[in-house]
Amino acid sequence: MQKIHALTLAVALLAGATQANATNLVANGGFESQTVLNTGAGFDTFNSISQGLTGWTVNLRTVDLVSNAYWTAASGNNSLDLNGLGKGVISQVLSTVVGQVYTLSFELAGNPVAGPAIKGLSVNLGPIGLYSFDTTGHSTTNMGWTRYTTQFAAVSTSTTLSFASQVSGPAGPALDNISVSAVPEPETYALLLAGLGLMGTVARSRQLRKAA
Ligand SMILES: [Ca+2]
Ligand SMILES: [Ca+2]
Repeated sequence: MQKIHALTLAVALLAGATQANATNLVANGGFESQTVLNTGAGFDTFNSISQGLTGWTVNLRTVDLVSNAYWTAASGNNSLDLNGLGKGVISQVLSTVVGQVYTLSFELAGNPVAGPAIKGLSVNLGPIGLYSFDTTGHSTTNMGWTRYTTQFAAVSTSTTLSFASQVSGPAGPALDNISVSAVPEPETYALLLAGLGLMGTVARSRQLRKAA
C-alpha cells in the first residue's frame, strides 16, 4: 500500500514537473484573448496598419479572427484564417535561451469555403518549415484540424516565430493552438527518477519495519 502511495506521488511530481516545463511562450496561441465583435459575419479582419490582434503582429496584408459561428475551432471559440482578404503573415517575438531546445506545436486546417483546395503555409522559427493542408472533403463543421510538432534549438535570446500564407485569395490556411515550450532538461528527469528510487526505498523500509 505504502509503495503504491509513493509511486502515485512520484508520478504526480513527474507530471507536475513536465507541466511546469511545458509553459507556452506564445501569447494568444489559441486566439482566445479577444472576442469576435462582428457576430453577424462570424469573423473580424485585422490588417498590418491598425494591427489589434492580441499578442501578434500582422506583418503583411490581413488575417481573420474566426469564431465558432463561422467554422469550428480546433479548441475554444476562435481560430485564425491566415488570409484575411489576401496572403497574410503574422509573427511574434519570443524570449528564448541560447542552446535550449524548444518544441513548436500548432494545429493546421484550411478555409474550406473558397479555393485553392490546398493551403500552403510557411513557418519560420529560425529554420523555415513548409506545410500544406488539403481542404478536400472538409467543411466549416468538419475542419480536419491536424497537429504538427517540430523541435528547434534557440540561437538567440529572442526568436521570431512567424506564419506566412502561401496562397492567394480570401481563404487561407487556418491556425489554432500554437505553442512553443522548452523541452525538459535530461537532468530534471534524472533528479526525478532518483527521487522515485528514494521513495521506493522509504516504502520498502517502512514495510520491513511493519513486518518486524
Ligand atoms: Ca482556439
Ligand atoms: Ca478570409
